[in-house]
Amino acid sequence: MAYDNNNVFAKILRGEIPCNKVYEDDHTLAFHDIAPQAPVHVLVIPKGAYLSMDDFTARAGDAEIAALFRAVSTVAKMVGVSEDGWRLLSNIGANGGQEVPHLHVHIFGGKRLGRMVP
Ligand code: D5M
Repeated sequence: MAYDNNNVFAKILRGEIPCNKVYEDDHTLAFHDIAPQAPVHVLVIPKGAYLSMDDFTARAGDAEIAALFRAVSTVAKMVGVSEDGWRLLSNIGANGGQEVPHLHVHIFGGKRLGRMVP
């Protein structure tokens, strides 16, 4: 599947639609999810055009990969979930339930989360 430049996160990255920004660095942007599924629900995305985690790890440089994972922990601290614990999730492709075809990592927290079962 080719990367779709008109997906909603590509539009956010180009500033064509707004987001509720939490964090930004050279490689990464984080913003609150528009339909939160936990008291804290933030999305962390690379600025580069990557479909999914598989595409990212295949094509991104080491600096971009390191930046994304460092940003995830930085954002978790910023939104106050680090101490009590939180969840990191990335849906990949159709079977993974991915709706937006630009890699994103979900951060969930702010309450005791139920156990994840498929
Ligand atoms: O999750 C895609 C997530 O993206 C889902 O939790 C809603 C969120 N979303 C969709 N549009 C927006 C905008 N405009 N701002 C913030 N969040 C948004 P997935 O893992 O692909 O199922």
